[in-house]
Amino acid sequence: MSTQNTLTGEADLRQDELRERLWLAAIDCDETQAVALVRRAVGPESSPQVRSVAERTLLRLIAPVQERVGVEWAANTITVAQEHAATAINERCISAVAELAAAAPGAPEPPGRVTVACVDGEWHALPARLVTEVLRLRGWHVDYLGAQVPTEHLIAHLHRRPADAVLLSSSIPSHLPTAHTAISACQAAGVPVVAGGAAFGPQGRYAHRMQAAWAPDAVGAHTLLTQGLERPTADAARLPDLDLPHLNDQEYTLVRQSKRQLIKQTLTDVEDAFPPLRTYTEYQRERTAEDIDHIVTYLATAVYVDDADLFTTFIAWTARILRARGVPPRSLLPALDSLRHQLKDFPRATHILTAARGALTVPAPGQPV
Ligand code: B12
Repeated sequence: MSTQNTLTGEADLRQDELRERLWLAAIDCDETQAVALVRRAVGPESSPQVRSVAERTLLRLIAPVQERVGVEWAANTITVAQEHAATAINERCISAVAELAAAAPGAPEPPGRVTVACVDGEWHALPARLVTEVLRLRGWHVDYLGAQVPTEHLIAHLHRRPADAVLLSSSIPSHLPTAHTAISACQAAGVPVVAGGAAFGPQGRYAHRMQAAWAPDAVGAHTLLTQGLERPTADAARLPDLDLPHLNDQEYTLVRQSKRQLIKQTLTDVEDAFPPLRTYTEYQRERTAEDIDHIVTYLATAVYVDDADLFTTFIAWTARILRARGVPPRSLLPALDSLRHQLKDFPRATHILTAARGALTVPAPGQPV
C-alpha cells in the first residue's frame, strides 16, 4: 500500500471515528461534548483552510450523523425524543461551525445574494440551514427564512430584498403541489429557483417537471449559481397544468376534494377487514386515521406528479416502519383495496394503487409479507 493510500485510510478512519463520537454525543443529549467535537474538527479559526474544513465538517460529519438519526428512528432503535434531541444538538453544531468560520479572516468577495426557504408546511429546516451555511462559507449573501414559509410571504420578501435566486427546500414529497405553486410564483416575480431536498425525487425528477433547476446539495447549488441562472420573464406566470398536462383530467382535484370521505370510508372498510380494530382505544383509532390520511395524501401527490413510484416508495417506507414496530405490512392491504374500489373510475389513481399493492405483496428477502 502506498504512503498516500495509508494517509487517506487514516483520514477516513478519523472521519468515521468522529462521526461515531458525534452520534453518541447526540443521542446521549450531550450538547457540550458534541459542540466541542465539531469545534475540534474545524480546528483554529486562524487556519487558512478553515472554510474548506468547516464545509467538510458540515457535509461529511454533521449531515451523515443527522441522516443516521432518521435511519435509527425508522428502525425503531432510538426514540422520538432522542431524535428531537439529536436534531437540536446538530443544529447547535451547525451554528458553532458557522460562527468559527465567520470569524476567520479572508472572507471571499460575495458573488451575489440568494434566499433560502422551506416550502410552506415543511418543518425540515435543518437541510436548508446546511445549504445556507455552506453557501455563506463560499461567500454568498444568504437570507435564510427557515421552515414552512408561506408562498405569499416568500414573494413579498423577494420584492423587498431582491435575490439572484431562491433556493427552495423540501423533504416530504406530499408538499410537492405547494412547492410547484412556490416555484411558479418566484419565477413569475422574475427570480430563478433551485430546488433541493428528498421531496424532489431521484435526481430532482419532480423539480425538473416543475421547470425548476435542481441540485443534490449546496455544492451543486453553488456550481449552478456561479454558472448563472437565466432570469425568468413575467410570462413565467402559469397554471400548474402547463407543466403537468395530465392535471387536465381533474383526477388530482377530485381525489383532493373527496379526501375526507375517502378517509372515512377507508377506515370503515379496514375495520370490516380487520375486526380487532373495533376494540382499539380512541388514541389507537386516531393514529390509524392519521395513517390513512397520509396514504390518501401521498396517493393524491402521486396523481399530481403522475408517478406511481412516488406512492410505491411511500408504501414501502410505511411497510418498513410498521415491520420495525411489530406490525405486519399486510395490514396496509385492506386500505389500498378500499381506495382502489372507491377510485375505480379514476384510471391514473387505480394504476398507482395497483402498482403499490404489487410491491407490498412481494416479500422483502427473508421477511414474511
Ligand atoms: C430531523 C427530522 C425531523 C424533524 C425536523 C426538524 C428540523 N429542524 O429540521 C421533525 C421532528 C420536525 C420532523 C418531522 C416530521 N418528519 Co422528519 N425527519 C427528520 C430526519 C431524521 C432528518 C432530516 C435531516 O435533517 N436530514 C439530514 C439532511 C442532511 O439530509 P437531506 O434532508 O437529504 O438534505 C441534504 C440534501 O437533500 C440537500 N438539500 C436539502 N434541501 C435542499 C435545498 C436546496 C436548494 C439544495 C440545493 C439542496 C438541498 O442538501 C442537504 C445536505 O447535503 C429525517 C430522516 C433523514 N434521513 O433525512 C426524517 C424524515 C425526513 N421525516 C419523516 C417524516 C415522516 C416526518 C413527519 C411526517 C413525522 C410525523 N408523523 O409527524 C413530520 C413531518 C413534518 C412536516 N410537516 O414537515 C420521514 C419522511 C419519509 C417520507 N416518506 O417522506 C423521514 C425520511 C424519516 C424516515 N427515516 O423515515 N422530522
